[in-house]
Amino acid sequence: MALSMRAVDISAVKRPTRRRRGRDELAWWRDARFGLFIHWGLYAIPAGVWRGKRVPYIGEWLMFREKIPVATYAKLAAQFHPRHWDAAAIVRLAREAGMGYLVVTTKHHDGFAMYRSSVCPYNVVDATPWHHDPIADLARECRRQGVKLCFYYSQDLDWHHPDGAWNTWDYPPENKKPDRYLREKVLPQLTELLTHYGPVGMIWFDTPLTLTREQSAAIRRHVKRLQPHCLVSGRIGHGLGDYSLPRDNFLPPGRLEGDWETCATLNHTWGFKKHDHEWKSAANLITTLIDLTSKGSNYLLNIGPDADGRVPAPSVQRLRAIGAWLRVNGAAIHGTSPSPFRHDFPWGRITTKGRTLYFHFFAKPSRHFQLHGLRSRVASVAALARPHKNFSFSQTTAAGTRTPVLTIDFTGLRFTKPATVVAVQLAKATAVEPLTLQQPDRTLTFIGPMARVGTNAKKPEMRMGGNGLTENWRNTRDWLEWRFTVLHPGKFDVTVVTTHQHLEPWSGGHTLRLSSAGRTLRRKTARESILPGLRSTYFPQIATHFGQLSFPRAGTYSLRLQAEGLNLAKKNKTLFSDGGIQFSEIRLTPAE
Ligand code: JFZ
Repeated sequence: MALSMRAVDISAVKRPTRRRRGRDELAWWRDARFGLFIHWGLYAIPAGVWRGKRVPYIGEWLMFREKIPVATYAKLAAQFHPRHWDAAAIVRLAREAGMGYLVVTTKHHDGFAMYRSSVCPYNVVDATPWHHDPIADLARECRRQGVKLCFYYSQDLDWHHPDGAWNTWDYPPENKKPDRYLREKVLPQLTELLTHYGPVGMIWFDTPLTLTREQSAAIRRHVKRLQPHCLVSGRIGHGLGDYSLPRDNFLPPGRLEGDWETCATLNHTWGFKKHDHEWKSAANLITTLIDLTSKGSNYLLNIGPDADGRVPAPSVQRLRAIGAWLRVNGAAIHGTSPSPFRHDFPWGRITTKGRTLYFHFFAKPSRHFQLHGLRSRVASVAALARPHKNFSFSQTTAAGTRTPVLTIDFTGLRFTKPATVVAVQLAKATAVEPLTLQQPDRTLTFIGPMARVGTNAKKPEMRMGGNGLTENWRNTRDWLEWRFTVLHPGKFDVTVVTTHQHLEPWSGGHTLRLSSAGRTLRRKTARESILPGLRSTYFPQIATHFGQLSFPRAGTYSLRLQAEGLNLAKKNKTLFSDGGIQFSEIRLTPAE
């Protein structure tokens, strides 16, 4: 993709603006926690195949990947006549899956409007034999079934309009006038979408790659003028969104601050591809929903109907399975707040609602379960699915440290895959230890969001991204430092984990120095192994073993990580990454 390649901060964190008095516009969205994304358009016809050749990458990018001339691609419209389109069934699928909102593509990068648009004849009503407006159907059904209607709109990339971004095979870039594209197409079409379909919950903008801050601000003003309560997603760019988004399919290493949403695919494409059968398991999807909710992020899960409007059966099955789990455990997801702990746990995750902590176990907990660091007094412990089944517990303090230890006797707990929820009622407000703590399984995990960023220079250049990964770590002066508590002294194997987006190069070969407990370990980061787990699917967790550290006694220590030698290859710089060290975490596991 050799177009203007300035690294774009796609997860631009919304600059905290003072909360306007009156209603919190994000309340419905936060409570929902879980939404349906729908990518549907002309790209469902070729379905990832062009001229008999399977085209790699996400299906809705086929026109760009094959540099298909507008005149050729537009002919697909004459073939678009979906006989199995059923808006009521799709909205019911979302509602029964436990999703509170639905985001549908009204215009994607190919520039084709999937609604009745008098601004441009290149739309589903005027340009296809179907002559039908599916967005009107969805608007009616969302109102009838109580699901919030939201629209995806590609405000920057448009491969059909001469002034839209990124079609340079039909239209020379030097002739493009982005302001004309905004004036002639974007703003008028947003007017149609925000005046023809009733209340719209949110406009989900995308890939803010070329528009200026002024242009993004004008689009935001236009939306809020037409519908003041309509939210604007973070990918409007320049920090002007009402909430933030990391990269696609990204799972953060720890709790996020502020409002976030991760959008994700059920297989490896957004738009329908007939040869992509790599469907994630229902267990993977439920675990991901729990993981994101525990970190304060919404989960926007995608379906890509085929050219006939049918939702692929594997998608329906998986959404139904998630719905079944939420019918039992929904109280531990909907309307919850993130975990009081910034890090996650080897055994599962925690979500919060008032003075109730929901422990989501990914495996049957030992009868003698322990949690370190909960300062609040516990009033009761019971299974969410069987609230009358109480479990006995005790709260003590670990020897040699003032670390509180909660011990629960889970005799009789019925564990149901993929996750079983236990409600821990607190007597008072939630309070936890802020430091990184050794876990009952004796491991320690150091994540970026819990580190202090420091430097030997005046001001650090490295920063901790809102998504929990380091950004601009491209020097040897800056460092990360943690304070942590060891409860069970001993010797530990040390692993440093870095990452990258799976389709992009890994920035490795950097010599890092790790110091703690009077010992210094030095290693060049190498692709020794990829850690298993959900995160590695799209952001491989690259592990480098650094040797061993010993902690002779229980107590509080500090650990520092700093670069000593860098391997900053230009090729590692991409559209979405600055090519620097992308630190994920440090793991200490008891040495055999
Ligand atoms: C964008 C679109 O290009 C894509 O077609 C789909 O609609 C998706 C939801 O969003 O794709 C992106 C956007 C951001 C990144 C990668 C793909 N990113 O930040 O790496």
